[in-house]
Amino acid sequence: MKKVSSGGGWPAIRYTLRKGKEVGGIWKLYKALRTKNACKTCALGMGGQRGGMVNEIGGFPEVCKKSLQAMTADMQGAIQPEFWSTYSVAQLKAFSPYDLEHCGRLTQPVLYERGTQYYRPIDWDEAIGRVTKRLKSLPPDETFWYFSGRSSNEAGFLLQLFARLYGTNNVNNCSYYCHQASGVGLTSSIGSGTATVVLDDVEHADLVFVIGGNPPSNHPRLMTTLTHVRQRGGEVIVINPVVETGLVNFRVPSNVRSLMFGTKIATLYVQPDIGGDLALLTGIAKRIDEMGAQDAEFLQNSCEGAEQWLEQLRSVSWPEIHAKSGVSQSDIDAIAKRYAAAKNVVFSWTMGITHHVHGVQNVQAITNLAFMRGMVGRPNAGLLPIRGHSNVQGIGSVGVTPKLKDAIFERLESEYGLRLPTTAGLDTLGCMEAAYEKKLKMGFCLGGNLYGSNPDSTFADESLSRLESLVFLSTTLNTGHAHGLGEESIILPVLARDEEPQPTTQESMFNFVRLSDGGPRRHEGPRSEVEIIARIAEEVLADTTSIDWQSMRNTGRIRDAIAKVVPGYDKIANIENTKAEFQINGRTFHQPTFPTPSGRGVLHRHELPSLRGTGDQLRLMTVRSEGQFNTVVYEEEDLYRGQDRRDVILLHPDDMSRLGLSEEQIVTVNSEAGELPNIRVRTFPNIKPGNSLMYYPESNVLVPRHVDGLSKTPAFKGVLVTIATQ
Ligand SMILES: Nc1nc2c(c(=O)[nH]1)N[C@H]1C(S)=C(S)[C@@H](COP(=O)(O)OP(=O)(O)OC[C@H]3O[C@@H](n4cnc5c(=O)[nH]c(N)nc54)[C@H](O)[C@@H]3O)O[C@H]1N2
Ligand SMILES: Nc1nc2c(c(=O)[nH]1)N[C@H]1C(S)=C(S)[C@@H](COP(=O)(O)OP(=O)(O)OC[C@H]3O[C@@H](n4cnc5c(=O)[nH]c(N)nc54)[C@H](O)[C@@H]3O)O[C@H]1N2
Ligand SMILES: [Mo]
Repeated sequence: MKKVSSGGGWPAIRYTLRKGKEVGGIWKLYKALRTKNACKTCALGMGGQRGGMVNEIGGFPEVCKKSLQAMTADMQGAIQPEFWSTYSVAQLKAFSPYDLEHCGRLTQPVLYERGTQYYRPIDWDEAIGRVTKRLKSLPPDETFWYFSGRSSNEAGFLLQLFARLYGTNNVNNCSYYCHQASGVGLTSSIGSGTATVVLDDVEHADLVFVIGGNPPSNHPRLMTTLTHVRQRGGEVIVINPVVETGLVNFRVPSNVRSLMFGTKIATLYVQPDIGGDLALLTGIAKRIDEMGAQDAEFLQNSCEGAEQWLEQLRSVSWPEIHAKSGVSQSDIDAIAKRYAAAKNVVFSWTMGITHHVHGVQNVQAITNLAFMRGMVGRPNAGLLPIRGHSNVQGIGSVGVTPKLKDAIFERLESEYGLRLPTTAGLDTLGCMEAAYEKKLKMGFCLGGNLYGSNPDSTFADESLSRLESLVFLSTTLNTGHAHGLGEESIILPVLARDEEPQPTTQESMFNFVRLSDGGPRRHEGPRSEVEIIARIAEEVLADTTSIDWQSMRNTGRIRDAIAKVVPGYDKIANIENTKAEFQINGRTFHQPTFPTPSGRGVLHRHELPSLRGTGDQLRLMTVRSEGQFNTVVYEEEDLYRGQDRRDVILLHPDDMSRLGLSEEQIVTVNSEAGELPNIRVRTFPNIKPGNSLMYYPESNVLVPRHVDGLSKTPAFKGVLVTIATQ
């Protein structure tokens, strides 16, 4: 397959027209995309009351392929009742993620019982009855509650509250496989766990770092902003072991000039080895110090630990930095020179930074570098973790973490007179491990695909299979409904955000909370997430708590509760009337005071990890293609990397010859976690030698369960593999 030479552009426009046709006309699709609902894909923050396809500074039309795919998936027809007696679970296991997504919308509750071969439709009363009966029979700490980042703040808040009042803190979300390292790292440095900037700050930066991310595929709307930065004469420095086509040149479909000629994005593209960022970031800081280009006043007045940190920078040797980053002195000097010259700098990053055993340290090192030149705590400069799911940040804000923030905990107890559990609670992988050890009996999943997103798929399958009961609230089928099923597994079909009968809210990565209107249902059958949760809670806890669960079917009442207990969320109480999106207080930093105990930023010192891999071993990153959204695969092809299939391993030509491999050779890829046979070798000059690339979720068979000790995030990008010929 021919690789395109730029991202975006005509292929994106042609795709829009094709998708329109699939759902009965481009007008129908356009209307669906324009409703006043927050966009369903990434967390950039689109839509809401501004209307769909409008971004946080009013830019229109902002649409990306993934939002089209998510919308057309929700606009699919219903899975027909005979589907369940036609395809056995064994057959569903053989379906690809693409096939499962395209089976249609889930509209009936279905039940699978071990020993039988098929799911079978059951009515809602039976489904809810089975769930509540099981819950009543179990010690609460033998259950866990997993949330994806697609659901609303209201559903997230309500379910975590129920789980805690039921009696467990085994409450967690997909963030533990995603940006948890950013939250933990940022909190340790600035006392706040999210972006310090708003979109307008990024637009006005004169240098933006894009570290370990592929926004042309995964956050296409951010590309509009990066083209603006370039058009204003600003610079973009990309740090990534892979030269991602769309980060070199991108065609913004809504800008005629950019569409015709493309916009150059990266002014400098530096390729570290996988896992080499900590050493590279330290090297840039060391060079800034050598140049005397730091903001000594800021370090002195607004930071803690500056002297010790600078001392350590000075003691690290250059050969160590080169060896542990895979980056040459001239590249480090080039980055430092540009950084020293820039006036307003934004540092952005994604999974190439967090998916490592030193993910938190990576984030701290980015923050150190920003502190060094006073780039946090003023307008047009700061820190930007580019978030994944459209409401993953909101889900975290409203309490979906094992340990509740102290303020939420205290207010829930005092406002409602509740007693909440004080146990530590388990993180996501912690739950999987406890299930494997048979310490857990039941899992309750609000969306997502826990099986598919896990490291070590063989283990994940076994671990989930050891549960007595698994309950999913889902819109469509995914691999997690076929693999790793509990003894009893129940799927409850839910409405998508834009089909909700009542308004809901979402939070963007720039800390804005916005109202989604909901809209007409597309199918009879699926129910609102909050309705299901409130009913289960009422049946399980009716007489034991002071919460009126019946009233919690009303999203307005849930918002009242959120307003009372979640810091910075008070304006949510009136959002249905005001319709005004609001920014959460205390999250954007345009002044250099931080919510740390001392009010100053904290500089952290780090040991630099060695690059992994010796001899025939290759470092492996497991990433997304342009044609998927997480475990949901919409297309086999990866347009920007020029791949027409997913069962491939991409290698630099030097590694191909070093290992004696040829193009299209079929091999088995091995790691300490498992093996993946029948993989095609493909030449990929865009990757730095010594490193390799495979697609997630299939490659999760190879990802061991090594996590960052501080954030518990698995090292999905830090895998070591060898290749065996077949
Ligand atoms: N189309 C689409 N959009 C999405 C998603 C999707 O699946 N599809 N998923 C959403 C979610 S939940 C998330 S979290 C985001 C994910 O967005 P990204 O983080 O952009 O996604 P990944 O594909 O994991 O890509 C990681 C990038 O990191 C680079 N990388 C790998 N290892 C390293 C390393 O050691 N150092 C550095 N510097 N770079 C490295 C890879 O080359 C790749 O470009 O996207 C969100 N948006
Ligand atoms: N090897 C490897 N593994 C990874 C990663 C990686 O880069 N490499 N990335 C990790 C990351 S960043 C993440 S975020 C996780 C993803 O983890 P998850 O969030 O658990 O997985 P998704 O694939 O996004 O979940 C998709 C499913 O959500 C359901 N869904 C969609 N919309 C709705 C809705 O409105 N309500 C409800 N209730 N359900 C809905 C649909 O059934 C759909 O199949 O995977 C992680 N795993
Ligand atoms: Mo994510």
